Amino acid sequence: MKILFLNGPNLNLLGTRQPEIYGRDTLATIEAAVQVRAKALGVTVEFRQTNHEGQLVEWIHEARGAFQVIALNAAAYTHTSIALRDAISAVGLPVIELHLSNIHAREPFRHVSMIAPVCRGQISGFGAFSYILALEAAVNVHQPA
Ligand code: CA2
Repeated sequence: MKILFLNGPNLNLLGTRQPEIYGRDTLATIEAAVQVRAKALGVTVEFRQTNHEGQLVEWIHEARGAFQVIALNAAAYTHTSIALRDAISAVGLPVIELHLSNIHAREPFRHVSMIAPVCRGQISGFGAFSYILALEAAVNVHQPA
């Protein structure tokens, strides 16, 4: 089973700024922890990050036939992108929405997720551990316990 982790804009800056909100882990250390857990679960994970909305749309399209589940931290595009929502609807794969911070405990504009209605579920607020939870959810979505 293959799971695609997609990360949106500014997540390449993780660990360098705003540690009080996003923690001290970098995306590379988060990926390393996810890969360790993925190995234990016997699944394959691919991790990608981009600052471009269209690239996320392309990667979602290309996931069909290559991956079974997508775990998506769309970052700020979560709150704005109908294009991402349409791509998720179109691809027909289960998508798990994930966030480091609890978006519902932050500014009102972050309480709205354009993609939540077309995702299988949302994980939000557990810092770097949100990625491990998303991995567990992805495996369970594909092979329910
Ligand atoms: O909590 C999350 O994972 C978010 O998706 C992160 C996004 C934010 O727009 C969402 O509302 C919630 C922001 C990612 C930017 O990450 C930074 C990391 C370090 C320094 C600055 C930004």
